[in-house]
Amino acid sequence: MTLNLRSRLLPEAASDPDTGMHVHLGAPASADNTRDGLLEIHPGLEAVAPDAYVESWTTRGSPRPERRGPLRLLEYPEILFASWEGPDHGLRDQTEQAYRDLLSACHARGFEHLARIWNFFGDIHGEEDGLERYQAFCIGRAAALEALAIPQTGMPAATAIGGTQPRLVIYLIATRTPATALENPRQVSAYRYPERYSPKSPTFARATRLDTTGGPLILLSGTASIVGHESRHPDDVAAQTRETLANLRALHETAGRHLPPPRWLRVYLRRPGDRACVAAVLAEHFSNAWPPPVVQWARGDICRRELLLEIEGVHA
Ligand code: 3EB
Repeated sequence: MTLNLRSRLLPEAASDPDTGMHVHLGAPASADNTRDGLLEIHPGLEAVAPDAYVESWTTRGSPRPERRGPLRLLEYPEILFASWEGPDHGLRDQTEQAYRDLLSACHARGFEHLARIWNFFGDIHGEEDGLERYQAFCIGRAAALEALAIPQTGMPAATAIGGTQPRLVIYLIATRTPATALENPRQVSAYRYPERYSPKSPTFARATRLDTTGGPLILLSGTASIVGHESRHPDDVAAQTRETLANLRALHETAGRHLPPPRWLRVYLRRPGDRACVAAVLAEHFSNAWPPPVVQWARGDICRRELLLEIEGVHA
């Protein structure tokens, strides 16, 4: 089936957000961010330089908004947008609860397939019950997915990033028919990572592909300088950027060279001061691309301490 779904990074000033799901990455959480026909998400990351963009997802039809405690839903004929926001202490259990709430809400409405999911929480390298908090997050997520018997081949594209606010913010895009999950030939699938990264492996696809009325969309998971399952170039942000771009190129080639190039990218930087260096590598890499992808920058902690950046985005 061909879906109606559109993804853009809109200039903040020009955005006309009266429908769909809009993500204000760097903006503070507002008291009431629910409006009819609009699901607004505030992950609460710090913007690097002015956060000039709003991430916008729109689809056709009239929306049905719903709010139940930490869960917010915006249901359209072909797409369900959903979010969950709550405290992030007891992260393992909070994550399991969030995924159970989100997945059961999706299933109950006939949206059995997740195409894309984003996860943000504080203090990603902190400790909880003798585990690094990213691992506690992975265990909680795996517990919910196992309980609901979600197969590994049906995993969404994903992002998991640490911020400075003590909140768990998850948002997702669900569909009635499955997206095509894509893996990267340069990387071991995350769900097959060796145990030393986490007692329960992360569960996500490297990308998903959706066929839409506007053409194919590739939804890129957060991608870093990992080859096989190992981090590369621990102290060299330029080399990490080049390795990450090589991963993204390999993913594009696997998906199909004829598919569209990246329309927008988001770069999460551990150290905001690396922006100029990373931007120079990106400019070089995309020097022949026209139009070049729109790029948004955010400060964020990547789940492995040695990783200095992660890049996600959408081909359209
Ligand atoms: C990696 O490739 C980097 O746990 O959902 C990227 C995207 C990463 C998603 C997740 C983790 C996740 O393993 C980390």
